[in-house]
Amino acid sequence: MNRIVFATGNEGKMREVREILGDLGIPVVSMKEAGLHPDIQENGSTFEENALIKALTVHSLCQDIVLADDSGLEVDYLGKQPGVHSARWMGEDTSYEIKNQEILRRLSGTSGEDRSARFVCVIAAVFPDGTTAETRAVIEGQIADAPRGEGGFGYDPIFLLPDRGLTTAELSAEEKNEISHRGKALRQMRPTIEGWLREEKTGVRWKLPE
Ligand code: ITT
Repeated sequence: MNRIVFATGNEGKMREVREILGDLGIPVVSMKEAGLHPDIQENGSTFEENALIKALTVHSLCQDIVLADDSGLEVDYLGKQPGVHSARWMGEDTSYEIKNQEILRRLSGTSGEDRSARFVCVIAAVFPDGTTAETRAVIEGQIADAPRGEGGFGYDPIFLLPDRGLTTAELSAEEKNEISHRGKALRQMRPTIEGWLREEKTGVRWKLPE
């Protein structure tokens, strides 16, 4: 085992993951780069279930450490929609320009706290011996009045950080990773990955108790 395979087909996520885990000391590759093209049945009803489904599916195809991210936008006024269905909401092939406009339309006439929303990210890890771990993190914000910014991906142009007066699409990649749901969940997972890598090197895991 000399790499981490990240079980995603989303290039925006992958770009952020590479930056956040770039200094771990082992390569982090996408499924595509690993030559894997699994048919993942993302049919769980929670972020936790879906993250684990993705990681376990890829784990069944390789001997590497596998990580997966299941994430989404919860808009309180919409009963936490699109939530776990964030990628599929209004159809997988519908552009985010259209999805973002639809969220703005549904929230028209609301202001301030009525526009509260959060990004949620669950990271699942499956280690070569089948051990699993999960972390979850959120970033709180509001739905902006109009799309703004060119950075990030997906719902970023309408996700406003009221304290900064900026959407997450207006942050630099570094700034977003510092505070984002994904940045926080991956940093929470980091010690578990480092622990595994250390044990791999020293073989301590296989020592019998004295
Ligand atoms: P994989 O399952 O292959 O990883 P996906 O895009 O289908 O890719 P999800 O099922 O986890 O991933 O859906 C997450 C969606 O939530 C994603 O497509 C975005 O629309 C949204 N999302 C998650 N994190 C986001 C972020 O940091 N910025 C903007 N939108 C985000």
